[in-house]
Amino acid sequence: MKKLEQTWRWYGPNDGVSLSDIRQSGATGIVTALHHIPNGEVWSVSEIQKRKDEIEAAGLTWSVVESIPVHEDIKRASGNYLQYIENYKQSIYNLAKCDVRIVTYNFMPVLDWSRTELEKKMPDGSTALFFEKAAFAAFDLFILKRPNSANDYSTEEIEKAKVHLASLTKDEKEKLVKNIIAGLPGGTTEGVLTLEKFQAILDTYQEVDAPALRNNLVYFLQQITPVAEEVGVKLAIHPDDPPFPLLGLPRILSTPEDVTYIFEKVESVHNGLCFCTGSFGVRPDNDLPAMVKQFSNRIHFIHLRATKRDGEGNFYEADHLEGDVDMYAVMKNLLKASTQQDVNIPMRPDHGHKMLDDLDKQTNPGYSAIGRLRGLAELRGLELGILRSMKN
Ligand code: DNO
Repeated sequence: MKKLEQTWRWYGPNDGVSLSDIRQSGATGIVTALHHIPNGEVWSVSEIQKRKDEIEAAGLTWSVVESIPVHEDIKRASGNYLQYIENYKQSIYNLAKCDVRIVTYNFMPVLDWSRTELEKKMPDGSTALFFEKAAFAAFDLFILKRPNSANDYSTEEIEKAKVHLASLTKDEKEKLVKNIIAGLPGGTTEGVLTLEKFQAILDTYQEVDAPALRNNLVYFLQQITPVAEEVGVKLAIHPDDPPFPLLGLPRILSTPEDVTYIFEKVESVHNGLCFCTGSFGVRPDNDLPAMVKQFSNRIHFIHLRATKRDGEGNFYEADHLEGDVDMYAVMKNLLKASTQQDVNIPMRPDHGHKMLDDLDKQTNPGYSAIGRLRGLAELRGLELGILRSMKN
């Protein structure tokens, strides 16, 4: 049986968790991006090689790119999108020249991932990322006051949002706004500080509904997959997080049907998936072990974490083995997928709780060291147990 390759996300030289810290986690692969290059520009061979050398000098390997961001023009098929697609192809070529061969990306308009609270206290004293529907709705309906937002909520949801809003202090309100529009690394609005600017970005999607976004993704894939195939790069699209539409923006990679659609449109195995259990796992109708089986030959990268939902549509990020995800069954099927592909598919422990010494540190939300260390250790043990038992 094949194992998974253990990797760790590193945000580059400014990350509070250093390469030498990562080395001690037991991970051998690094997942990173050239965050200093503006979205849309080509990643040059020299910049890629420089980063690669730095990683290798620490005794690690650059296993996966997460992410080459997809410019909003490409998602909308507007403006300079053809040029941005050419640039994307060139970045893929250049990565292959440096022998970096897995590229993760997402096709979520504007936000990338979203949470309403970044440090929700857990009973054990650690903190977790949290998505609360009523808080999100309160932001959308009454703080941002997005035009026609009321159409996206039931009367009951609007009532709950009102109650939630009334419960917030001024500081809590400000924090909620910051968390949603600028709090998380990755999205187009990272660093955007005013509601007006945020709404203006949302407005650029007025003409882009789900079918249009899907077409734009297929077009993008038709352009870049042949390049990836030619140079031996595997593309791995990250699912929507959370896996449902937000703020009137379409989301098109939330379910197995969504994945099948793009896989059938562009059939190459180089057009693959980043299997993120935390994102897909938020929907009770997604059967994760079955999805791993279904897409086993096209899963090129894995994010492992477990969310815990309640009946209201809220979820928090539980410890890696303790959420709604059946991690045992998922891991077992992933090991079978690796064996079938005859590679060690890279996996990283995704988002951990902020805990112990990290509680007093400034860290990237979800990406503090100790919580992820706990996750990696648990997952590694689970993997070992499964591998041993499968031999018998
Ligand atoms: C969040 C991450 C995402 C992911 C991108 C991939 O923690 O999983 O921001 O990196 O969606 O492009």
